[in-house]
Amino acid sequence: MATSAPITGQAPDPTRAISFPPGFLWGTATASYQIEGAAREDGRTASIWDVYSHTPGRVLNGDTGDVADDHYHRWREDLGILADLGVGAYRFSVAWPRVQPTGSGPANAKGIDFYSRLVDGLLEKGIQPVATLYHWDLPQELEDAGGWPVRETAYRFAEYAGIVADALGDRVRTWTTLNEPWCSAFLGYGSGVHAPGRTDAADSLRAAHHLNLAHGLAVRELRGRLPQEAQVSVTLNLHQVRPVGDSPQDVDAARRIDGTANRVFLGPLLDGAYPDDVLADTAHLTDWSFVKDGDTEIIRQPLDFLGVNYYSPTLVSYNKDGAEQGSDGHGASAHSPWPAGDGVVFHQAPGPKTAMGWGIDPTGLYDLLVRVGREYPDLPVVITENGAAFDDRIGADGLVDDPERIAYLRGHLSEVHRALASGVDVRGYFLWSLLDNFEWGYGYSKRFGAVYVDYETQRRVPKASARWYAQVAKTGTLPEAGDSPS
Ligand code: IFM
Repeated sequence: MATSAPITGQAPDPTRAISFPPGFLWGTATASYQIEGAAREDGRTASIWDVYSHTPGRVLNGDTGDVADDHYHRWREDLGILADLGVGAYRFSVAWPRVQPTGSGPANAKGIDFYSRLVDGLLEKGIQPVATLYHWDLPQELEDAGGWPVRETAYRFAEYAGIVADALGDRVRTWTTLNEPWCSAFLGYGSGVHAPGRTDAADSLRAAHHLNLAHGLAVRELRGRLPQEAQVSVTLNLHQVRPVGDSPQDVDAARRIDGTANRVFLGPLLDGAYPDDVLADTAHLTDWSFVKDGDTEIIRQPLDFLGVNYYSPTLVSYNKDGAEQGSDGHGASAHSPWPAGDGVVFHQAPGPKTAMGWGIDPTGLYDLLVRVGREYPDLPVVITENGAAFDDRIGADGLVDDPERIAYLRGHLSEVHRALASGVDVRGYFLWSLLDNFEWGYGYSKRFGAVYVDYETQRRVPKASARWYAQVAKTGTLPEAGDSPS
């Protein structure tokens, strides 16, 4: 990761041109299942998302990732788009069932070749590859053996991490073990709105621990195989949890949600222990005896930076009747993804919303960055995802005009700059996403891309926001509001 000294100074006026420090890294991000397609090609086996999306009723409109953006075949074209954007880095994920079918045994040479070609293509264009090892495509065979609630899955992951490091470690300098383990654990095994669709709160906590363990074991594998200058990280979708009122009950609701949203990961990963209040708040579900001696030492590995994904704040209050209510923005289910969420009411930020129904509040990103900077002052931060879905359409002129996305990005980047000015060591920003893609339970109905994808023809059409972001990435400066490239 390119380095940049944190800057200090006055909070910027968000309507004025804003310059980021030299060396600040600009990128875009995608994930394997969301864009690749080619689900049964070249030895790839099924992941939990293949099975889940093919299960009737799980994904909106019955959409699956079978074809997605067909990136597996169109990666050269997509690299051309990245080069036109002028970004310095591209964050992609490796599909575990493509490189190690079934989740154990030897590497699949054809799967490795795909990522090897992709990495070579990026480097030829001067774009830094940033590889994520796990963006949710667990081989189905491992799920059949128990999935993330089972300890062995963590060891399988470490072996897979070693395979990918051996294959790409000579060229990829920046690595992320897991993307958003909160989603894997609590949406996958708690509310069931993500694959594998299981709904057992105790299992979701077991999954969280084994994901943490998998991270620690994988970091050890990576460090043992990668050159010393390699950068290793994890990406968390940290929630900026805010109580809507100042009553002790609202404040306690925020503490409880913060516990299983953030600190169940931050604690073991960065502090070497699960927080006492998280253990106490979930004691009615489990005694945590799945945490074995030595686990927390394995989990707490030195990291080169922390990846943070942010979209919208999480607003909570307390409802004395005891039932959890409202939408947390993560999809509807009769089962809660919040093991300590009794009586919590979720609210969306007032004002404009994205097509996901998520309230738009860039100050949440500022507050989150300041918190991370305060609690972990020696750990640089990279924003590994930020962006928004809107109901984009191709206009009569053949262009896609998306002023809401430009405003969203501008607002959030202004807050990133403000966090830099407050002394937070933010090193880079990755726009989610390069392309419109498979948005999990929402299928293809939500468009997060800077580039529009016509799913009938696979034609890519850069949106106005892509041109805007290209200018930002090339100049390191947010143009004045209204001063956008046409
Ligand atoms: O599309 C997802 C991505 O896979 C993980 N982070 C959030 C994005 C938007 O929901």
